[in-house]
Amino acid sequence: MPRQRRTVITCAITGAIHTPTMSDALPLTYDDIATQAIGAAEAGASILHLHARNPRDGSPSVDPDDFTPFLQRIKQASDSVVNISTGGSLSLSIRDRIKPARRFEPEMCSLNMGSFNFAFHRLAGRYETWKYDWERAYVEGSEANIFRNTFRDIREAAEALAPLGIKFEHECYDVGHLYNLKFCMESGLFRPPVFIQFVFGILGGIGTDIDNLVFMKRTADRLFGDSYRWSVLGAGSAQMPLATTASQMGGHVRVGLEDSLYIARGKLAKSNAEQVAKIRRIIEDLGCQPATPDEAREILGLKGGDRVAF
Ligand code: KMH
Ligand code: ZN
Repeated sequence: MPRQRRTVITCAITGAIHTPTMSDALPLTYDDIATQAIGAAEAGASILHLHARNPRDGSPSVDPDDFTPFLQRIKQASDSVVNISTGGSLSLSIRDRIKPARRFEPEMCSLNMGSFNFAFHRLAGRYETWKYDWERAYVEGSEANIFRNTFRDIREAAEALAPLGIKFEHECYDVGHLYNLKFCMESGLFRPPVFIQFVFGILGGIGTDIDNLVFMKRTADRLFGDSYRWSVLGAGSAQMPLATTASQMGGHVRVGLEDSLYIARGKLAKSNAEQVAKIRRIIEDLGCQPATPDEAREILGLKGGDRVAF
């Protein structure tokens, strides 16, 4: 009997968009991040996309010392693939944002494929009081945010990280970012197959219509042929519908509280694991199987969990 198709589930545990006021489930401390990441892996995520936070107030951190405690715990408790963000906090330079990946040499890290208005200020209107002083200004301030990822930034990140054997999760928020990736591949920065995360629903990027998913996929097929693997991330309420559609189109999926705080319309998720369990159930019901970490390594051509520096 032919093997069922394997779907790689990535779980993005905490991110840098949501703030402590928005959900009690959002992991903030080292212990929260480790516990929820391990729970997500047990629920079926083969890749854990990780940001760090300042444990005192939950603000986003790119200090490698804020990664050490949870990376070690995750490694001891699971063999999932660790993917460290280089998006970090959105207003920092690429040099600061790549520091954690440089120090820990994970199997994967994110790489954002273009500059654009990365905005989430409309969330601010939902909250009257905030748990911490930094939150309101941070969320409202994103109205003026340019998420800077120039060609030089991308080249600097690639030149620093690719020699460490790190595979990139190329985050593409609009169709032009696919062309940026194509240009970078032609310049020799990335080896095929590249792994593209199509991102839908961030204000400043492409919207969550299914037509857009079909369009991004067709464009990627044209540009990259067999030289790419792909996954979908829908922000907010588009998370589960877009992941479901992508899995049926042959793609991989990303869920997690970084991208949506909800488990159903108007209902906050209790944990990252709850979202992973839901998409896993859907995928299995529709005839696919979640990939194990080793299957994800094979599908994406990763170096192996024994070749990291943590
Ligand atoms: N929160 C995602 C939309 C990164 O970590 O490099 C973007 C992201 C960026 O995951
Ligand atoms: Zn991220």
